[in-house]
Amino acid sequence: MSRLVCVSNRLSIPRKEASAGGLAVGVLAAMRARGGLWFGWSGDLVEGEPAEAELTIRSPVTYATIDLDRGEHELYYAGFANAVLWPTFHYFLNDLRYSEAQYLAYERVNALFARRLVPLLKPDDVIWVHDYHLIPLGQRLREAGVDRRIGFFLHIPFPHIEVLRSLPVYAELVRDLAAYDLVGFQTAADLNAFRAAIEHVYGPEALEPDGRIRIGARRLQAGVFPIGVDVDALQALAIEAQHHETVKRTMTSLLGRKLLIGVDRLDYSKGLVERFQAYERLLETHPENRNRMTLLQIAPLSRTDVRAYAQMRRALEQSAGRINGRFGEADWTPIRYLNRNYPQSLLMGFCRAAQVGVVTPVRDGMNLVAKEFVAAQDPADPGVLVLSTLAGAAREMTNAILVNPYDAKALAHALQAAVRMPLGERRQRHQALLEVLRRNDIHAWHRRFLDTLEGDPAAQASAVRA
Ligand code: GDG
Repeated sequence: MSRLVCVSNRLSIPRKEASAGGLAVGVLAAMRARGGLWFGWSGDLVEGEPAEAELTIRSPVTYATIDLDRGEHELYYAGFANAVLWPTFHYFLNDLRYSEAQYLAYERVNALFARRLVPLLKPDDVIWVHDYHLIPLGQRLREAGVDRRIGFFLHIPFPHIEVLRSLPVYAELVRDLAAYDLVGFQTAADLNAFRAAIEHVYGPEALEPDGRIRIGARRLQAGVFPIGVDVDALQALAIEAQHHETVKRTMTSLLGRKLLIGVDRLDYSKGLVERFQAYERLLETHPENRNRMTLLQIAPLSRTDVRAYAQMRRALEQSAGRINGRFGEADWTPIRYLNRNYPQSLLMGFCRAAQVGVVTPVRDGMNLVAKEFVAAQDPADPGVLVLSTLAGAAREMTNAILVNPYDAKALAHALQAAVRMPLGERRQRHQALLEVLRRNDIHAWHRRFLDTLEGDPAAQASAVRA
C-alpha cells in the first residue's frame, strides 16, 4: 500500500493541547488508521521566510510542520481564508471585503506549502489535501512535477455558482480544484454546486455522462463522502465520563432541571445568536419551563483575530446577560454560557447527561457535534437531537427534530417538543439515528475517499452514485 500524506493548515500533534475543530478530528482518524505523513502549519509565527519542515515522529504518524511569517499568516489565514472564503462558502456575503493583497498572500502560502512538502515526498505516495485554506496546493504541486494521485476534501459547504461568482477570483479557485484527481464533498448539494461551477468555467462538455469531469486531456472525479464519527469510541468515552467529578458536580447543580446542551466553536455560522433568541422565546411563550431547564452552551473561542468574530462575541454576551437578567432567579441561571475548551471526554459526559442536543447552525458543511451527541446517548433513555435543516448532517439524520434556525418560533417549538418527547419515540428516533451513524462512520469516510482516490472500482461506483 502506498504511503498516505495528508496536508491541512493546522494539525493535531499529540504533545500540543487539542483544539476544537472538526477537520483535525477527521484527519487524525485517517492518519491513525493508516499511518503516514501529516504536513501542515506548526501554529508558530516567525518574521521572514520560514525554515524547512520540522519532523516529529509519533508512530505510525510522522508530523511535518512549518512555521509561517506573521504578516503572511495574517493576510492568508485571518484574511483570505477566514474573512473571504469562509463567509462566502457559508453564504454570508454581507461582510465580504475582497482584497487582492490577501488573495496573493493565500497563493504565496500555498506555494510555500508545496515547496516545503515536495522534498519530503516519496515516489508512490498518495496525497490528500484538506479544506479551503489549501485549494491551490494541488496545482502548485503539479507545477513542481508531482504526478501522483492527489485528492482534495472540502469540509465546508461549496456554494451555489451565483454566490461563488461574487468572488473576483472564483474561476481561479475552480481551475485549482480541477487540478486534483478526486474532489470530495460532504453532501450531494455541494457536489452539484461544484459541477455547476465546472460547467460555468469550462462549458457543459466538461461534464461526462458517467459523472466524471474532463478538462482537455485530464479527467477527474468528484464525489460525496459525508464525514462521520467513531461511534464505539465516543460511546465508551460517554459511559466512562458519567463518573467524572465535573460531570457529576454539574448534574447535581442542576437540581433535577432538564439540561439542553450546545457545543460549538464560537463562529457566526453556528447560529448561536438565533439559538439564544429562540431559547428566550421558549421561556417567554412556555413559562412552565422557567426554573425547569438550563441551556449549557459551550463555545470555545476561535479566530479571535477576525473582526466579525469579535462582534458576534459581544452580541452573544449581551444576549446571554439579558436572558439571565430577565428570567433568572437567585438559584437558577437559564443559560450557562462558557467560552472555554473542554476535553472531549467531558463533552461526551455532558452530552450523555443532557435531555436535548441543540445543533442549529445557520450553515454547516456537516456538523460533527450532531453525530457526537447521538453517539453519546444511553439507548435505554436517550436525549433528543434538535438539528438545523441547514447543516449537512440533516441530509442523513432525518430522525432528528429538523428545524430552520432562522425561524425563532419554530425553533422554540422544536425545543419544547424535544423536552416533552415520550420515551418510546425518543428510543425509536435514537435507534434510527445510530444506524445511520454506524453505516457511515469515520472509518467508512476515509476508506471510501482513499479507495476512490487510489482507483478501487467498487468505491468509484459508489462515490459517483452518492
Ligand atoms: C468543519 C466544518 C464539518 C467543540 N468544542 C470543543 C471541542 N469541539 C469539537 C467537537 C467537534 C469539533 O470540535 C467541531 O466540529 P464541527 O463539525 O461541529 O464543526 P467545525 O469545527 O466547523 O468543522 C464542519 C467538520 O469540519 C468536519 O468535516 O463537520 O461542517 O465546518 O468534534 O466535539 N473539542 C474539544 N473541546 C471543546 O471545547 N476537545
